[in-house]
Amino acid sequence: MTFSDTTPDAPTRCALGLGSNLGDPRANLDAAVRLLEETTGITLVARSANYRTPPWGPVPQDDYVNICVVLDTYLSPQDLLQRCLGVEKELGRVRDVRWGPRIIDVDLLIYGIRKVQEDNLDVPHPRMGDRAFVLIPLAEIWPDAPLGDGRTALDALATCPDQDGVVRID
Ligand code: PH2
Ligand code: MG
Ligand code: MG
Repeated sequence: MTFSDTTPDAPTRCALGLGSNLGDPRANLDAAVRLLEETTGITLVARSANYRTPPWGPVPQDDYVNICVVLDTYLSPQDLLQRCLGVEKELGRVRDVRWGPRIIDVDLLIYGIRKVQEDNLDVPHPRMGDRAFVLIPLAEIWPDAPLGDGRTALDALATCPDQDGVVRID
């Protein structure tokens, strides 16, 4: 793949949300984290525990396992997004049903304090503040994570619905 040819002086702290509910979800998440860690320009800072989470959204499907990771990166937002999509592809993800079951999903949640609104990318992720399957693992490893609306991950947990269904499994 090609990356932008300008490298910033200092890396940017980012958060990704990962989920899986097909095959062996924990193994899929481990494999995705390994691929991210091996990526030039990415340094893994923290990985949350695994959480079993009820499926959110209109499609009936199995529970997910969700995690978040925090990383420092020299990649631009678009290059980081492309790397996330590349990891999904390497692990065999096929895109069919929107919100449907998936081997692996790697979402770019936070890119420093930058707001990015492009056709294929909206960061900070506009809906993470009310999704317990994102906020709980994120607050575990980065409670001060800036959600872009003035709140931190920990702030948002105070009013986030559906937290009871999210269970730490290791
Ligand atoms: N991802 C979805 C749809 N629903 N539900 C849970 N619990 N976890 C997810 O990661 C998830 C979901 C589409 O991205
Ligand atoms: Mg996604
Ligand atoms: Mg997602």
